[in-house]
Amino acid sequence: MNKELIKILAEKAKLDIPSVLSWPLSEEQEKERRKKEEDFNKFPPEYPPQDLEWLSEHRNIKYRPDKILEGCRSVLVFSINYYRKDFFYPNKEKSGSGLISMYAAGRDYHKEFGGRLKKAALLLKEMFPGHNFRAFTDSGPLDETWLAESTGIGFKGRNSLIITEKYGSWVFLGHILSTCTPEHLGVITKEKMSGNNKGKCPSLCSRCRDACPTGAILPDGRVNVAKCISYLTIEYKGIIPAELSEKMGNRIFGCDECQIVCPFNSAAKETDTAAFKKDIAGKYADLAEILQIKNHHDMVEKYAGSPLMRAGRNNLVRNACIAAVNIGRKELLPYLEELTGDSNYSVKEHAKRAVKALTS
Ligand code: B12
Ligand code: SF4
Ligand code: SF4
Repeated sequence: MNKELIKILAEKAKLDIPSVLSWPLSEEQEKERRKKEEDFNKFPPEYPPQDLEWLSEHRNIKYRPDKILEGCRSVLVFSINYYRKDFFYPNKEKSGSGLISMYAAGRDYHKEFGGRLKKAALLLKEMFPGHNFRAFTDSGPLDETWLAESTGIGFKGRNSLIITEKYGSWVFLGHILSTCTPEHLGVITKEKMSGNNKGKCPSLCSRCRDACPTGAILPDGRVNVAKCISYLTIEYKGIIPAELSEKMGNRIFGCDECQIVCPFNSAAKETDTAAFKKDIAGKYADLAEILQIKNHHDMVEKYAGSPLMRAGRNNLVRNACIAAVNIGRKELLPYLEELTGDSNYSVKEHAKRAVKALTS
């Protein structure tokens, strides 16, 4: 490996050694890529669900790094551990609280990890002038789980997440597209590496499927996104059907159930990223406080720099209305009653539903 590059990435951008994909792909990798692309491009009528329509814009580019960066010759793929040992739920229904998923307790990874990746891209540009580099985490069209599988970072579990040998699935994924070949960068690609993680889910394991509160994980391992609490609490802006909202418990942002139960996560190691450990939203959010958030300005005051900004005020308040019902918090009725006149339709309807449920 290019020792100078590894040192610069570690010291200046705080990134681990990347796994690297060479582009164009080997024959075997190309076969796998085509299969993924075909599956993704099929798009049954119910997919993608409302508010994830942008996924269909990624048709034909999701598995094509060269369509994202002209002249792409390699992809550097990174992962970063976000596991927090303090993040178990001794009392899931802790009085007055809404649950925040682990990835969202501290600083937004798009900012923390994304910032490191952008810095690395700039450093690479200095080292390899005349070449181009583009950094992404989550924000780009490429399927990062495919990049991670292809470069040996981990395998894709039945919960549809990448499971690594060292950190289980509690990792974020990111990548840098480059016009340099791996040889020019002086890095080693998967095919030349040994000791890659060749794991897979035990054939009889169905822990994630059994634990999923809404039954979103199908027997074949696909996730029915429209039923996933992560989608419902963060992305979906509409009215959540009662049969799903009843199963959300007091989760108000994201969901970790299919990871908590996974046997590959039992030996997860604490993250060394201070920004992920320092709470902004924390693991429990006070429902009364959330129900009193009036607008975007209040959100910024309370949650600037946190992933909760993605859900925005309306989704978060709507989710708090649902949690209030699911854990029977009658003392929140005054806030809920006020919200029955809210200008946002989803908030208003869920507040009405909550008042009805808690008073009947
Ligand atoms: C969109 C998205 C979501 C969506 C959809 C997820 C999904 N499975 O497709 C929602 C909002 C639900 C989501 C949730 C989460 N996400 Co997300 N998400 C993404 C994103 C931006 C794109 C993923 C994507 O392209 N999916 C579409 C295709 C490629 O996924 P697929 O699994 O191959 O295909 C599924 C669907 O297409 C579905 N399907 C297709 N057609 C049909 C038809 C029917 C009828 C049905 C039922 C299903 C179905 O079945 C396939 C298998 O599940 C990636 C970042 C990236 N750019 O890759 C992060 C990413 C995958 N998410 C991530 C995380 C951390 C999460 C959460 C854990 C957050 C949380 N705690 O709440 C949850 C986990 C939920 C889960 N079990 O999948 C990480 C995963 C890291 C890892 N270790 O793998 C990523 C990589 C972000 C990052 N940079 O770190 N996410
Ligand atoms: S994140 Fe939650 S709702 Fe979504 S698939 Fe996993 S367990 Fe099910
Ligand atoms: S819980 Fe079992 S089936 Fe699900 S991802 Fe983990 S090992 Fe695979």
